[in-house]
Formats: sequence, structure tokens, C-alpha cells
Amino acid sequence: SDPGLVERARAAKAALGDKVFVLGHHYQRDEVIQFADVTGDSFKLARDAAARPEAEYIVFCGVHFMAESADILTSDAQQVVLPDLAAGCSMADMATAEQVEECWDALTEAGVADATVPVSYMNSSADIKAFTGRHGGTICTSSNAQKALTWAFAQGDGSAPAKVLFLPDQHLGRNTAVRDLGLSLDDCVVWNPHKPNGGLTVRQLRDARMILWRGHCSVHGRFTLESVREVRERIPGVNVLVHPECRHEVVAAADRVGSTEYIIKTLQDAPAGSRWAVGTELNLVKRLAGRFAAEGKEIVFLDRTVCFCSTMNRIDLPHLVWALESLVDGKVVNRIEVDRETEKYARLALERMLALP
Ligand code: CIZ
Ligand code: SF4
Repeated sequence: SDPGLVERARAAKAALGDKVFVLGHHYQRDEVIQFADVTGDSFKLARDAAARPEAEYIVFCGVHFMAESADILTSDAQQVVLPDLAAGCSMADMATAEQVEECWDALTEAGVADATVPVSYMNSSADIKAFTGRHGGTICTSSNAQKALTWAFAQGDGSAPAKVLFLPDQHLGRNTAVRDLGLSLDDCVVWNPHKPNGGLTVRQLRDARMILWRGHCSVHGRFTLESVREVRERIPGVNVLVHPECRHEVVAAADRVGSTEYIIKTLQDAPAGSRWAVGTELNLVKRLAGRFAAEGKEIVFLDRTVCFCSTMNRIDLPHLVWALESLVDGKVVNRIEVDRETEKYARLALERMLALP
């Protein structure tokens, strides 16, 4: 990266001292991650921010919903900054508050809303988290989705397990239900927000155990069964390790499946000489490949035609320098602030996750 910018970022961070805390998501560019005080997945980062009450400014190098979560979990005195407001998440954008309310109205009309518990993936807007909190549901991450679903199904009235509305990632929902909880694919239906009544009949809504929102990650959704076949042919003895945001058939064909933190841990613990094809975001896979090459572990990207997460990549060194230098000048740019009412219910949903057994 540009040495002038590296020097400016360093100087701005030094000038701000403890007043600023920089969070870097695992999918961020190397040029940005080098300035992160901590790295992690979205949930770990939100908690790390909350554990730093002395930091007036939280600079979140990640995407919009993550900065919102950090704002929800930190005190009102702390200000969260997203260096580029265009860093959204296409998956989170696939479930808007209005669409989800429409879905809930349809469930109410079908007479099943009372028996339905929403479970929303961390990768969702603050509005969706608030909806979840208002209707007795919980948030989950890819590390605790199994626990969250087990809890949600147990919220039934005693005569029958509850029904789950899973938002917004259909793949994480389906993979967890089928792989970890033993549901069948037929127990799940997909709600398409662009069709009347979600494209489903009232009968389907009543019979389904799990209603999956029709959302997906534009990066993880691109790995295919063909990607797995191709890499197994190309690299004999390769272990295929993927994130549960991948499609069901990819997850079914993989050797190991788990969250970002699980992927890192698995590669850390892998023996020298082992070979891995990893299906998650490219910035992270490249970084891990570099880090573990010295230990004799061969790590490749599961599909060479899949690219970076384009919105994660929006945060680059020029944007980070601009955000930091503005803070040095006393100007808070690109502040992410969730309104109080939304924050109250979103926090309720997050607290239910933290209380999961
Ligand atoms: O795919 C993502 O954006 C993930 C896994 C985010 C996170 O850190 O939970
Ligand atoms: Fe969203 Fe996927 Fe990018 Fe994560 S990797 S921020 S889920 S689009």
C-alpha cells in the first residue's frame, strides 16, 4: 500500500491514542487490517467494542450491519464510524423491514404467527434485529445457529414445537436445520419477498417447520458442487472446508463446515503437510494461506472464479485515513447511529442470543 498513506494512518492513530479503537473484520483488505486493534468476526468485534468503554470513537472496518451492531452494544457516549457508507451487505439488504412485516402479516392471516419464533442471522439490519426482538426471537451467528434453533423450536406451547422464521440467509438456516438438527429438506419452505404471499400457499405455511427467507450471500453463494469436484480432482487428498453460508449441496459435499472462527482454528490445528481448499471470503483465505505456508500447510481458494466481497473491499486505506484524520480534526464523519426504539428491541434479541444455554 501507498507508504504516504501508511504513514498518515499511523500518525493519526498515534494522535488519537486510546480515544480511538479500530476494529477489523477478517474479510478486510491487508492494507486496512494492519491498523486494526483487534480482528474478528462480526459478533466478536461488536463485543470487543463494548469492552472498550474508554474509546470515544469506534472505527469499524467492516460492513454497515456490523457497525450498527457495535452501536447497539456500546454505550451512547461512544460513536461508531464506518469509513465508507457504501460498505453495505447484499445479504442484509435482501430483507427490508417492510418486506418482513408483510411476511409476518401473512403468517398472522394463516393463523401461525403465534406459533412462530423469528431467528435472525447477525448479518441483518438493525430493523430486522428489532423485529426479531419484538416477536420473541433471537439473533444467531454461524457459530451458534444450532443452539439458537434448538432454543427456538423449544418455544412451542407444549403440544407442538414452535415454527421458525429464519432471516435472511436461507443457506445458513437450511444447513443448520438439516445437518445439525436432523430436519428434512421438506420441512423447510422458502419465503420469496418478491412474490405474493411469499410464493407459498397457506397450507405450506401451516405445514412447514421452518420458513427460510430467500436471502443469500453473494460471495459464499457462488461456490458450487462443481467447485468441490474440480478441486478434489486437481489436488489429491485435499480437505474441503467451507462456511455454512454456502449452498446446501456444497456443504453436503465438503469435509468440514463452520464459521469463520472455526475455519481459522481448524487450519491452525491442521498437521503440517495437509492440504485444504477453503470456501469463504478471499481476503481471509489469502491471509491464512500466507500465514500457514511456513508450517507446510497448503491452503487454496475453493473456486478461483469467485471474487472478494466487493462491499467489504470498499473500506480501503484512503477511506480509513480520511476517517481517522477527520477525528484528529475533531470531526466525526460517517457516524452510524441506530435510533433508540430500534436499539431497544434489537438489543433484546441480541441479549436472548447471549443467554442461550
Ligand atoms: O459472511 C460474513 O459476512 C460473515 C461470516 C460475517 C461475520 O463475521 O459473521
Ligand atoms: Fe455480506 Fe456476504 Fe459480504 Fe459477508 S461476505 S458482508 S454476508 S455479502
